[in-house]
Amino acid sequence: MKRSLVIIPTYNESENISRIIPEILKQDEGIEVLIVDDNSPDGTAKMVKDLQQTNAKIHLLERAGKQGLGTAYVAGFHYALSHNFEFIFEMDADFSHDPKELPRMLQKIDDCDLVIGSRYISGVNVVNWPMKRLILSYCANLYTRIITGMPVRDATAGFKCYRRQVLESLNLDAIKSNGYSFQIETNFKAWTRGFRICEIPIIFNDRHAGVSKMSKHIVYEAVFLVWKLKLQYLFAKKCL
Ligand SMILES: Nc1nc2c(ncn2[C@@H]2O[C@H](COP(=O)(O)OP(=O)(O)OP(=O)(O)O)[C@@H](O)[C@H]2O)c(=O)[nH]1
Ligand SMILES: [Mg+2]
Repeated sequence: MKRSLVIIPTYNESENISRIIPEILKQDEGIEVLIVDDNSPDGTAKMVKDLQQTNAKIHLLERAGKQGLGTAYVAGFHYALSHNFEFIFEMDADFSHDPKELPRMLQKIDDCDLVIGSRYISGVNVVNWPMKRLILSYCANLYTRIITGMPVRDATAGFKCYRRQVLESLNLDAIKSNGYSFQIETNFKAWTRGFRICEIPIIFNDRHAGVSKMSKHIVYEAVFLVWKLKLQYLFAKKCL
């Protein structure tokens, strides 16, 4: 049995959360779930607490207010490491990521250290996204690949599985980025530390319900971050 924790950051996901948790748990007996909620005004955390009454595999971290996706994941990673989970997933609450893919990702992690559920490995597997959003995501990935040289087709994907050794090696509290940038930064740092990254194709669906938190700020942050990562890396190599 693979002891795994699926981390889901949430902000106003009451329309999705109580449906997605049981879907995740039934995929594998080794899987548990951690919700990192930023005091969602719609009562997401209360719904998680109700579900916790009947199932010990549901964990909840409550934070005081909306602090962003990146720090929510970092808090979740610390939780996973201190509770001795071996495999740690990132996943969205909004059904963009199909829970049925979890067993396939768990199988793939046997061959590598970080598995990315990729939208762009065999063509473009995105359903129901506005064309503008798709082009933005595709171009963000092309840009990231060209600047960093990292051989990843979908570096901004948020459906991932890490071996705990990857997270142990990252200086988690030094990661300050959010959204797209958080994904790029964690991949880049895993890659430059020599961990094996592999991608498996997944079909990505637009969110079922609830409101998007995508913003222009998330895009600008990523534009600058790839240069920062690249330059920091080159500088560190030169200084060795
Ligand atoms: N804890 C926490 N969770 C967040 C925050 N921002 C977003 N999330 C959650 O992170 C996951 C991904 O965010 P989404 O809003 O789906 O972002 P996206 O997938 O890029 O965009 P859409 O699917 O269009 O909304 C969801 O489960 C959100 O509820 C935040 O500030 N704090
Ligand atoms: Mg989403």
